[in-house]
Amino acid sequence: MQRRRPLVIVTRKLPDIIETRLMELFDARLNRDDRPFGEAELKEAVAKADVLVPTVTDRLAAGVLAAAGPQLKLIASFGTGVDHIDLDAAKARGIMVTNTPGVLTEDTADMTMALMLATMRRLGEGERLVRAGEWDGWSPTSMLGTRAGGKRLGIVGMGRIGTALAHRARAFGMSIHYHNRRRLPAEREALVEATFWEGLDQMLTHVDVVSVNCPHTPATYHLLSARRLKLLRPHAFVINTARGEVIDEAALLQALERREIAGAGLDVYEREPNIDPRLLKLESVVCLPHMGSATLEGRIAMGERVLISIRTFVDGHNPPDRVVATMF
Ligand code: 8YV
Repeated sequence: MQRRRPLVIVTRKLPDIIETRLMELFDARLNRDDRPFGEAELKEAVAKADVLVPTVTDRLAAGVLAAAGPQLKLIASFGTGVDHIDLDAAKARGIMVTNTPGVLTEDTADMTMALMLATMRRLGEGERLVRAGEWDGWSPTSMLGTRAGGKRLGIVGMGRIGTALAHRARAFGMSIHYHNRRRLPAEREALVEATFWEGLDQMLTHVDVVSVNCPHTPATYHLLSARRLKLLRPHAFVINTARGEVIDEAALLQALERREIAGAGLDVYEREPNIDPRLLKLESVVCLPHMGSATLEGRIAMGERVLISIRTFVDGHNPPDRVVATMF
């Protein structure tokens, strides 16, 4: 007798090649029109699915997971960050959670470097000027930015993405400083000539650019608090391609408005997709729509990780990318 194929509910539109494979392997319910699920739809999905494939736009809070049926055994999240999922609630209900680390490291590091350069060299402002038809020609003193080479970059969170960023920034002549829960082994530090700061406060007072590259967890919520932002010097820039919640956005806005720091490059926000309109008014801020890992190659690789997680799980093995391990 043929085994029933597991019901896999996918909350957002994924690349065609991934959706096709999901349909081949499983009883997959796709979201062709890509409209994000509301809370009621999420509850309905967890009540029915054997496997849920959510993304960062799905808030899987304890209240939603409470609606899960006993058959829901795996949440195979499409993405690396898992702060949209109440992991304790998942664990308590015996639901395994997997993610897709590793495959978006280089793309996100590329985007962080691009955003840093865009912010320091005023790319957004220059482009707006040209498109508005307001550029009246070259001048020796117009659109002056800040040179990246020779500046100190302070990386908050020296994991995969932080390290990949360090290599890029070295190639641009920046010196690398970092704060991390754990110090890297000496040989990895040596590769990018990185200086470790055990105290984040101390690092902030010494660097020219701060890049947030750590995950959002209860321990990193508002890590860049109002108090810490005040430690930055007026010429400093803040770059965030990790999670909006790691920075106190209201305090950041205030620091920018008061010119206590030079600028910010933001790909992520505390209340996505809502962005404080006052941030958008500031020329010193470059705003992107959470696109750090957005390449077709990256999205397909993420989909592959999801397929691997579901397939190995269904076959009774431990998927490689377990965030919450339950059964085995
Ligand atoms: C993803 C991200 O696109 O993987 C992450 O943690 O922030 C993004 O790059 C998104 O999370 C997909 O769910």
